[in-house]
Amino acid sequence: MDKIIFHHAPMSRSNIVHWMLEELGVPYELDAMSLERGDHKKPAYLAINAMGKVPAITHQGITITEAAAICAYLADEFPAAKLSVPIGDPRRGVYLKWLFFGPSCLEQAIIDRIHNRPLAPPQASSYGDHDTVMETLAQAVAKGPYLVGGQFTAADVVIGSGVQWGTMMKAVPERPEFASYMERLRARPAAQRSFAKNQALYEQLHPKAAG
Ligand SMILES: N[C@@H](CCC(=O)N[C@@H](CS)C(=O)NCC(=O)O)C(=O)O
Repeated sequence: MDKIIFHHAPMSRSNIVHWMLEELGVPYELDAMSLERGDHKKPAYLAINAMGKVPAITHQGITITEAAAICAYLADEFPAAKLSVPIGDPRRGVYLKWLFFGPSCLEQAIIDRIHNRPLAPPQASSYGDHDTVMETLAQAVAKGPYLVGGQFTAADVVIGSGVQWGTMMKAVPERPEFASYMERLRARPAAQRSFAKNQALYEQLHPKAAG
């Protein structure tokens, strides 16, 4: 199997891919970077991702960026973990919908709220309005236990990471639907491993900040 190289800065969006890799349990080589140190803007990394952003993975000679795309790719590439819904399964459309809803609706609604960004008119905005995004998502996770019914998928890694971050930033409302969804996700051993490893890696990269 061709080795995955994971270009990762802990405590950033690349935690999403870190969790995904822990769920898969596949080996990977870590290219640990510090955003604070500006590693992601150095020529060596710009040659990998001209956007100068994390996460990225390199696999089979190809570099893939965009957290949700990486999760979708990995889920398809390692089907034994059953984190994807395969082509031909009627639930695949639902799975893809939530994978794309993460960056295009949930994340945008959270960022607009955190930064108090002037809102685009609802018909031009990628998500419409904040309350509708939260209500739509709350209804979906309430049906649960996961976004594609009984199967935990890469879509839960993407959306769960967004809900976790948005809640921390007070840009996702405290609702019982989200609380019990997050409780289910946090109970997963891979999520717990990922959290602990990222804390440790962050402290290793930033000894002063940790002290
Ligand atoms: N659309 C990208 C966003 C990636 C992104 O913005 N990553 C942030 C970390 S949370 C980053 O690299 N920021 C550093 C910078 O832009 O200077 C994705 O979903 O992967």
